[in-house]
Amino acid sequence: MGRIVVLGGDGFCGWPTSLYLSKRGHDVVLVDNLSRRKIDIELEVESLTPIRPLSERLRAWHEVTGETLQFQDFTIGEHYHRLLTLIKEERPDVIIHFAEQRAAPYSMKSPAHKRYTVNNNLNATNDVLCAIVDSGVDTHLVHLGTMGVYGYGTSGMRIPEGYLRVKVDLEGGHQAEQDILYPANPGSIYHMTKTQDQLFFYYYNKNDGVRITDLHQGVVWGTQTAETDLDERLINRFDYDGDYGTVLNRFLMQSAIGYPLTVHGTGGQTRAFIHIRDTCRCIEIAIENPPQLGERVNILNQMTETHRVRELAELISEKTGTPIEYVTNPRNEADENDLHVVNERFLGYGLEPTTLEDGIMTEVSDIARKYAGRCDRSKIPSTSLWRKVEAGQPA
Ligand code: NAD
Ligand code: USQ
Repeated sequence: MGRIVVLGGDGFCGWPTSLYLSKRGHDVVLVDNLSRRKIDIELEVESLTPIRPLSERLRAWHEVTGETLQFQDFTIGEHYHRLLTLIKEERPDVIIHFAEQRAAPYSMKSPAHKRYTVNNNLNATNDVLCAIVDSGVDTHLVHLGTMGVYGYGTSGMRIPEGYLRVKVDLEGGHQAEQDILYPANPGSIYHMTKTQDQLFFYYYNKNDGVRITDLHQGVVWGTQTAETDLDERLINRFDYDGDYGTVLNRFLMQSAIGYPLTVHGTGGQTRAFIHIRDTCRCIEIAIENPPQLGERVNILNQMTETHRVRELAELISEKTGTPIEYVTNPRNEADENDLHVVNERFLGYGLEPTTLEDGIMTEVSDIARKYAGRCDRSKIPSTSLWRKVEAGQPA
């Protein structure tokens, strides 16, 4: 079993992944600066589920399973020597990097939020790569990227796993073929940081031979995994507010409290989705199938199905009777798009997708109903605007 460092291990994806790996016998060290909990204080909102302080989470995990998770509290991208020392001392087989500001609306709230997101995410990724090289430790870096690096529309082709094969015309009527990174097309400052992460990976892989897997993940839905369900003190976070809540979980929560489903614009936006349990499984698969020394950055599309936002709303509305409200879209994004994605590699490795049809949506609704009393309805509307002009201010 391996030694694994999880950066961002207190977050929505990082916490269940840490428990999943610990349960399977890996030695896991969590690093987190608790910035996500501090952002809750800034936004005056709390996770719908009553997440416990991290020390209580760790104690509960030990009590319930006998396993120990170590924890270090520092900022990746700032406390470089703590990160370097950790890598040198721990000599991890794998580092999983979740430690970024991940909400597009939060990244667009103000110049301060844009600058925070860029500073935090780019410095974090660069420091992780720089420290890996500096330490001389041969570790496999697994990063959580996003489907949003590609943009969401193509001229009908399926979005490939990271690389696009292009043919270029040479002099004399010859042609050359080459794989290039799929052209970046970010739709928010947050997504832009992820497109820039890709260049860091490309460079450190080319120059220093760092072994990297970049997982281009879709919107994650669901809350609980088998591990977080073991004890209420292990419960995962559930973001429902207009900045951090993601669309499907928001709709399920809104239907649980009888709040009209907030479809942005026409709801014709198609996005890729994955359940949180499959996130854990995909990361396990990525760990078990590391790139070899000298291999290029390994990019996989981590998603299991695509849906149009209004179809999700209609599905939930039909089941629950909750009305749909078409609100003015606060974002600058295409009203309607098709999305076809290649995801054969995870399926080939044995991923068995948890789909919306598996009835598991009920589990999320049950959680939402159970903790409905904790919801602050005033925090539901998404008020972060992509462009000043939409706020009635001069452009
Ligand atoms: P999250 O905000 O819940 O978790 C991120 C964690 O990292 C938080 O606990 C935060 O405190 C910590 N963190 C942030 N910056 C840090 C820093 N500089 N140093 C130390 N700790 C830091 O987010 P999440 O939903 O768990 O997302 C994790 C990763 O997965 C992100 O990189 C995100 O881009 C990616 N992702 C998430 C989703 C989704 O739907 N949630 C979808 C696709 C990709
Ligand atoms: N939307 C609504 N109503 C809502 C909330 C969202 O119609 O109440 C729409 C948005 O306008 C957007 C779509 O739903 O068109 C998805 O929004 P989202 O907030 O669920 O997801 P997004 O902003 O794209 O970000 C989330 C995660 C991010 C991750 C990304 C994966 O927060 O970390 O990178 O999903 S992806 O979308 O594939 O790029």
